[in-house]
Amino acid sequence: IAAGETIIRGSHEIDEVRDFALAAAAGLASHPRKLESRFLYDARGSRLFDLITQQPEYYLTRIETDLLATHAAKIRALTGPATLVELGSGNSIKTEHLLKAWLAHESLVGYVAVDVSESALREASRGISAAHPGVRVIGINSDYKSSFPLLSALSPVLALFLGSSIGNFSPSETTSFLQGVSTALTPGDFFLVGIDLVKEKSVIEAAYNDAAGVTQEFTRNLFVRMNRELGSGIDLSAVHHEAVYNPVKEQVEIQARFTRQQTIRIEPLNERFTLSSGEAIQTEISRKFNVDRFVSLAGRLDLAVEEVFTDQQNWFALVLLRR
Ligand code: AVJ
Repeated sequence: IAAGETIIRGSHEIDEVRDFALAAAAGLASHPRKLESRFLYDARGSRLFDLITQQPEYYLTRIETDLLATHAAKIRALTGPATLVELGSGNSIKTEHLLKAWLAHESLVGYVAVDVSESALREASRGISAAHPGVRVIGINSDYKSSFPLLSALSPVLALFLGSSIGNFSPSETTSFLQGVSTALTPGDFFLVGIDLVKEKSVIEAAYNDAAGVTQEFTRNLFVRMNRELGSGIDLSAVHHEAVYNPVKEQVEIQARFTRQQTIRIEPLNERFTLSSGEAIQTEISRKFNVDRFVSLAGRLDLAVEEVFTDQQNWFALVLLRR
């Protein structure tokens, strides 16, 4: 661990495999069958997701990074000297634009990075501390919810939830997430959230079906992880990635379809599930938003819109909210 860098290990690490086993068994028993998307981000999954963000079809990261680069100074002007707290920080690359804008005003900047992936967190923390000695990085290796109680002690805060990660939540999960953030923040604190916007189906579907097949491998990796950690015994060659945009629900529905009958074992619980040929397991939803509706939802939860930054095509938005 480099100077200026601290990693705090969350309690979820204590029995990660059991947590995975219980969640997988519950999801496989449900109708339709599903697996929680948070399990996609083991070390290999995090690396594959980084690769997804570099695919030409995956416009989200490129646009959001441009928006951050363009508007970082404006964001700093609006928020003042707040501690940056990033929920689901991943590789932290986009956040560097904000850190630079912060460092233009003060020589010591606090950056709290929260991520479930220990490997991603360690790499990102090390990289940021090495590149920016003025940044004090505290990495919290846990899911974002465990960091909520810390927020009041860190105020003034600019909380960050980038990359349209919020799109993985169902509508009710979105409301409770925003409610949780709102309650955890102190009046006057800020929240910057990246949302992918509703657009043409073909553009969206291309982003989730990249020609190089990285997204397919990302989906399949969940089953690689199940085989390794849960002894599932899945035939990986029978797993096919599907991502279809549902314009009624305004969400991409990502699933793994099995081309052969499978018995999926959950060894830690001594359970097994048999799927027939052609059955699918949902691994993710990725919701697409309308700015006005998102802003009015946030407003109902005491998060007032301060500024909305969008690209020329209106494909992606960064929404700055104030508690
Ligand atoms: C990290 C949830 C924002 O939904 O676009 C990308 C995940 N899955 N390609 C997204 C993802 C397949 C991504 N989020």
